[in-house]
Amino acid sequence: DEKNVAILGATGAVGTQMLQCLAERDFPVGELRLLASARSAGKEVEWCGRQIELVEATPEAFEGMDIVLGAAGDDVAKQLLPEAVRRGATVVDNSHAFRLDEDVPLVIPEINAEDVSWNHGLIANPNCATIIGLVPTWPLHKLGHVSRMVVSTYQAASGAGAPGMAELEAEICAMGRGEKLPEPRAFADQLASNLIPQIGSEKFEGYTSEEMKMQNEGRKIMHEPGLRVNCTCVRVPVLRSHSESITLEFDEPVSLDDAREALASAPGVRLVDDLAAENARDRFPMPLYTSDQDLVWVGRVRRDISNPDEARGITFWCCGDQIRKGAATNAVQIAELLL
Ligand code: 2RA
Repeated sequence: DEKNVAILGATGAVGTQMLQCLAERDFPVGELRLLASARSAGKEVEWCGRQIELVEATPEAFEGMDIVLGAAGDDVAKQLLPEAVRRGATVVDNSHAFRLDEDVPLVIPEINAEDVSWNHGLIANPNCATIIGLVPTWPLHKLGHVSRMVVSTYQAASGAGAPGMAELEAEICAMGRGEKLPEPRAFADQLASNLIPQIGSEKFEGYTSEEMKMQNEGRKIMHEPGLRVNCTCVRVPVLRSHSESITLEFDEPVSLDDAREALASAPGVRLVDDLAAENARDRFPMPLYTSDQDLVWVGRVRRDISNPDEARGITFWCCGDQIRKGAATNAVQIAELLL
């Protein structure tokens, strides 16, 4: 039966993608209410043949809603989403605001869908880099029990929100046309021919907030309080997909064949791992090919030759669309578990 659905933050990159995912996945939407800032209120959005007027996000705006998808920042989420729960809605929130709260499940459906069952009205969507890294880690964890992870991420500009994307796209195009770019150059400039090894603020012993999410969220999602993660998060001049280099150390031996077989059959994963393939697209995952689809592509699967116990280390490379599986699609997949 149909559900009345609201999206908080409907005009942002993630909110817009949530709308598209609801349509693509034929989610049984009754009333659809799109909540945005006062500035955007009144504008109209077309969705599945319906003309929907944007409504200002207020506590009253959640009246009558069954499911609320949160696509706003932490402050707005903290301020408004409890009001939605109070009015009887079940909330799936993409912000970081509630992810580590004890009474809030943090869910990647391919890993811990069952945690949705103990929600108290609010379910949190993990950070995009966490989702993209853990979807392929999980099948390997089940083989040999991961004790530690070393992760380097190469995160798309879209993670910084729609403005970053638009600027970067415009500046890369302008540079492509050889145009002289305006000074001072914006966010896009700092990135268009550079890498920025900082996402978020310094959080713990020189690690940033973004980097600590991989360990803190990974422990909760995988139910592994002892998991140890050394993560380096880097912003790169790519539009939509995050890429990650991941080395796993296991408690038990894991063979390369078993690892590849597990990845090839893992939900949410596409194995693309053949350095000898004729087309680059078939050799390994690249953001150019993983954007605007929902699977996490995995390749460069190999033994970790730096691990003294040769059977207990695996390294791989993965790419995924951070707006889709990294945020909107994962949130809608959680909402599907509520039907
Ligand atoms: C980023 N993970 O990539 C953060 C938020 N999307 O900036």
